[in-house]
Amino acid sequence: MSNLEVLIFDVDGTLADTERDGHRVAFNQAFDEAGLGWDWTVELYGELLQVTGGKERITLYVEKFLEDFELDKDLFEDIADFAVRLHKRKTHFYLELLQSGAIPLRPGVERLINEAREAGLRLAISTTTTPANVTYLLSATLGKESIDWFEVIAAGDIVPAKKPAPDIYTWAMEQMNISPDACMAFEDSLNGIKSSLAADLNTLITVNGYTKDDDFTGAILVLDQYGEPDASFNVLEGDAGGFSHVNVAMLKELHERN
Ligand code: XBP
Ligand code: MG
Repeated sequence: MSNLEVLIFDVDGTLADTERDGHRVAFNQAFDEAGLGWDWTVELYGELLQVTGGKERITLYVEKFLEDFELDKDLFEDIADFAVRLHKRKTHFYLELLQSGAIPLRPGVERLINEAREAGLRLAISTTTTPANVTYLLSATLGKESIDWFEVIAAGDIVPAKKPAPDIYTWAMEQMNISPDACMAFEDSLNGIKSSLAADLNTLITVNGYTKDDDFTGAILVLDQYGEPDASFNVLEGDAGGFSHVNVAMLKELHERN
């Protein structure tokens, strides 16, 4: 086993709790603007999260929940064209939400990123979300310069297959010319851990409201958050080795143990 050199972070649900109060709200704003009369409630959105990707989620909704949906062929070529254009407006509203500061980082994320940089660990991001959503989130929460802290930001349609496929992780590692045994992945969901495990990555999970009942078999540790020195995490599965918040020393010990 190589030394731990690289931390690869998922975004949605991991760096920030973006789904319920971010993406879902932006989707509904786009639906309103388009006069569709659709309303993705917190519960329904939880069901729709079974598929990764915003465009894919719109398509799933139409196919699975709207039997009588009729596409306006004068306006749209096909459902894919409809989803792309509706998703563009959703992204517009989501970026507005990020810029308003409505979406903070999860507890411990900023501290862990800064500690990892000080320790000389290399940082990367592997996410399904649209690239601009990543740079706006980082700029709004850590400052514009933080975008450069991440050697690789692998996001959205840059790879053909989205999570749970491993592509977005393998692509990031190829760009960094690093092998999985020198990396650790940070995820929050079933689709996410399926992707990171398929890329042979040790994976640390922090659950959230939508993923707390997911099956995280294969994770090296499952927590409710990264915690802070004065606010410890709760261990849901695995052995945290006596640590009370995620820090570099803990990650290195976990890496050696796995
Ligand atoms: C989670 C996703 C994303 C977001 C929406 O990404 O599935 O699709 O829900 O973002 P992650 P877009 O891998 O970071 O958990 O609408 O931009 O797709
Ligand atoms: Mg996620």
